[in-house]
Amino acid sequence: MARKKSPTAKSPDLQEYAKKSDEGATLTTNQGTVIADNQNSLKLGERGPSLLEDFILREKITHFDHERIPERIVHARGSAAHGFFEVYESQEKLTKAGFLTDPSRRTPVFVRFSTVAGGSSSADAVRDVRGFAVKFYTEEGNFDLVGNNIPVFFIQDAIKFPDLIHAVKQEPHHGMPQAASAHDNFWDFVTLIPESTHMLLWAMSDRAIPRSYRMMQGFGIHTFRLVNGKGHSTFVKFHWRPKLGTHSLIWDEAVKINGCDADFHRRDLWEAIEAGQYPEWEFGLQIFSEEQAAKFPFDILDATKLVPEELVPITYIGRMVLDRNPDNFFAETEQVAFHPGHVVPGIDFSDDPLLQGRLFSYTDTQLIRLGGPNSHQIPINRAVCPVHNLQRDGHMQQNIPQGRVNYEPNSLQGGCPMQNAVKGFSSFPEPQTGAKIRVRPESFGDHYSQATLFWKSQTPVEQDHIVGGFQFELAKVETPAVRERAVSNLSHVDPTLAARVADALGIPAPASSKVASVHASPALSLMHLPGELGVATRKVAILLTPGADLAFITKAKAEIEAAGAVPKVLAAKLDPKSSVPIAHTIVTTPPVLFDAVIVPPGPIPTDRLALDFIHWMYRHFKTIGVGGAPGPVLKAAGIPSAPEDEGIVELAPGTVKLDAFLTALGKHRHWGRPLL
Ligand code: HDE
Repeated sequence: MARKKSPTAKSPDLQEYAKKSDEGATLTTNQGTVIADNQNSLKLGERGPSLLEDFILREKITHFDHERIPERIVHARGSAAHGFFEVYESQEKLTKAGFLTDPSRRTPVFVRFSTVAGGSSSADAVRDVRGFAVKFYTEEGNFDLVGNNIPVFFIQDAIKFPDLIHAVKQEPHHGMPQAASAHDNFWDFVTLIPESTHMLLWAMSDRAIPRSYRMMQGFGIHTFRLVNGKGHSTFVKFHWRPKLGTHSLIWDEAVKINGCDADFHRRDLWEAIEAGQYPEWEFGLQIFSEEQAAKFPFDILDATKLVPEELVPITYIGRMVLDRNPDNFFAETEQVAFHPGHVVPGIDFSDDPLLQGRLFSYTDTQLIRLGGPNSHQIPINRAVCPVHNLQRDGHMQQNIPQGRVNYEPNSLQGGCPMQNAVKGFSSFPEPQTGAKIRVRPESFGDHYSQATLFWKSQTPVEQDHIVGGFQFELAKVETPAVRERAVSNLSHVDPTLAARVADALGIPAPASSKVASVHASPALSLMHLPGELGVATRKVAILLTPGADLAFITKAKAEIEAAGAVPKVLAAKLDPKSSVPIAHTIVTTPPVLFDAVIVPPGPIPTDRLALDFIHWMYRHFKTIGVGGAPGPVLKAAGIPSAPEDEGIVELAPGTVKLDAFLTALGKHRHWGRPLL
């Protein structure tokens, strides 16, 4: 029988009532009791024991004791931002997803970038894959594109994921190393599964040490389906292309950055957005039919393979801009819960066995991490469209459902909420037959051709860095048999690569193996996407050494700012009286944190730190602008004269015209320099 409401008594609306509070000015307990003293616990006498009765102390400390939640089992360390997505033109031929068919919509997004292996407090610039997870809050529900900055993966089947992650994370007996794949367990595992070879080449390349989250591509990796209003399905691969281009650190920088600014990528993203330099990506699709896919020399369900752009070009259909930093790291960046299974009508899955496993894993992990089945009610996870269903109760239920009906079908609530076959999600009815078996299809069997393709598509500089990556990681491996297996595996990719790695490990080059004959795919090189924005957001250090021309510094700073780059004046000491504001001391902001340096006109610097600064900018292939003839300054910094070096720019002392300097900075690195 329905409960009768009293006709006279009316209790206050709790939310309205709460709003009448004084908007945060007064300190209260969680129950709203105003606190009179937040400095002293309740004691028996001035110097006596504390009293159990002190509910204020107990509440505060209990809450504190429970402030941490389990970190993500992978991708624990991340940084995020809000923004929007808009499609250029309706894609209704391909999909019925509203955010891809209505160009007038600005769909809000929340994007979390992450490393994979390290804990939540590990450093940013480690060698690792980067997560690139986008939550689209669409009018038809949340769509999560939970991708990475590398278009392929280590394994083909979800059942190997726990093994992969156990192997890469700290070794279980002593808990080392943190956030690094350079150890025996990882290389033992990956060298026993040759399907990882292609991904290993990407992971040893500069892709795994990006200069900035804002300068990374993003990939959905798996093949997905788009389904249009007529029920027609097309296969797609999802791509994000950064407007700033793809740029990376070099290993020596990355190692040092982790020491001097472990938050390098987090700070970079935060500062760019605070400065109004909003990072932007174009959203692209590789579109192919089932018939086309059947003719590819690899299986589109195999996540260790990419679809070369020469085979299927990318069509860019929209853009994403990140324009707001989160208000609270924990509430948003930490509590956001992505899931590849969060799809909307018009987007569907393929049978990629890695993707299929992920469809189970993400809800399961949120149950332990966020503590129950209601994590979709946390503000950052809430859909922006109405959510009605008959799921009830559970830990931390935030809603107060009305009425007696919590089942369907029902007649007591007019049958509501009701399913809707027209608007609702229905899976693409892919016909399936077959026996229930545990096998790897033969079409997943070629583990080397695309690794060779990747290697051949790199510039010589990138190839050198890949060799360096393998040499570093494998030299850290202590078990000789593992090192040998890694080298022998590489011989199936390219004999020179294998020989160069073997040489550094002091082992003989393996006998030549037959390698695939493939053409290069230039799009696989980082150099292929220099970006459209030149020097935008690049960081320039201006060294204020004794006697430096202060007027020059002021003008140079303004010119650099006008070009969209970020100048910072550095000096040996902070000096509040300096007519040119000093941003940092040289010792707190070493050269690895900058893209270029200017040595203003004035006496040749003698300070060791300033000279080291210039020296390392040179060795890291960065642009150096010198007021006056560069020769003597470079000599003092231990740099050989370099007349042909376009990255060393003489700046005329009188009129500050930085055109040549900015052009050189726009090239990002000057690889032609000799190694010192
Ligand atoms: Fe994930 N992955 N993953 N993954 N993944 C998680 O979910 C998992 C895979 C990716 O910023 C976890 O909420 C399995 C591929 C990103 O919050 C977990 C498999 C790709 C993020 C999980 C994979 C990814 C995660 C851990 C193999 C690239 C961070 C915490 C079958 C396409 C999202 C969490 C964020 C996070 C499972 C493979 C991307 C445990 C089982 C391939 C970007 O559920």
